[in-house]
Amino acid sequence: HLLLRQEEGVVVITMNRPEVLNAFNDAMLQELTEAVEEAAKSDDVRCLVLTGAGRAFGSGQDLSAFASAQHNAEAQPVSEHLKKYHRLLSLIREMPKPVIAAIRGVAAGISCNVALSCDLRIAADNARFIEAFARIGLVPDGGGGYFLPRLIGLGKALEMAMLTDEVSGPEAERIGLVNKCVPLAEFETETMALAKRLAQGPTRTYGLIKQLMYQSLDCDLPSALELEGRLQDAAKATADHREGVNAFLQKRRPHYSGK
Ligand code: LHQ
Repeated sequence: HLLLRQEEGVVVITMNRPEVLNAFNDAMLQELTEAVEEAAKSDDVRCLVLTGAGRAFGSGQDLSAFASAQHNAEAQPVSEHLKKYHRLLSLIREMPKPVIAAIRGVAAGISCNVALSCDLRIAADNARFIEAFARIGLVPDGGGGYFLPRLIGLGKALEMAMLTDEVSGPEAERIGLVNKCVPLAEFETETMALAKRLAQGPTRTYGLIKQLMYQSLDCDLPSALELEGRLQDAAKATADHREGVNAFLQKRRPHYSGK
């Protein structure tokens, strides 16, 4: 249920169930988790792009698969089912390399929140972000309650979660839900340009930047400053730091190895 391709240090993972707008069933979720885990481990991968096949990014949990599973007398609690998504979210946040969500068309429910777990988001101008959960009487899961207020502030987060109105690509850019919104015709080119630019960057430093930003959100200033010191010691020890300084002094472009 996935398409995978790799070029110039970028791995593109495409969720591929276009007939249901790439709704998650168990198989696709498991394959995606494995593909992300593989990309996290591989030294050849220096940037990961997550996107959807066809006209959508994703429509959330596959509701027909989920409804039939719930009719089973031994159906497990939703919280157990969610643990599989939580593993994916943690992998994305903790992998020491940049992850981009590239959103074309609809991103609803847990698919929207998987996109929010990524480090950067690029949207096509036909993107539609929908925190659809309350439409079916559910709370935002897949980290929605955590990611949304941190990205767009509490007021907008509550608005998206309670009213469940669609947020367009341009509006998503305006409120900081995505980093960039581009015309649909330029979406693939722009996505690959951004991904390749990151894949040529100081990968280990990007991993440290993720740690710095994500951990700083949840700690006090003294702890954040202590963390900054530790991470800067680690960044200072990278070959890419030495290369960056040398390139500056020699007035040339740096060639980062990602080490
Ligand atoms: C779908 C789906 C879908 C199956 C479109 N499933 N077929 C919940 C429970 C438990 C644990 C984990 O977490 C969750 C979290 C969640 O993600 S809850 C939220 C689940 N998602 C939704 O509630 C969204 C449901 N879909 C929609 O509201 C619409 O399809 C949207 C607004 C996404 C797109 O609308 P349209 O562009 O008008 O497309 P469409 O509705 O015509 O959909 C195309 C096809 O895809 C259609 O099938 P058909 O056979 O009629 O062509 C849909 O039934 C199917 N599809 N989403 N989640």
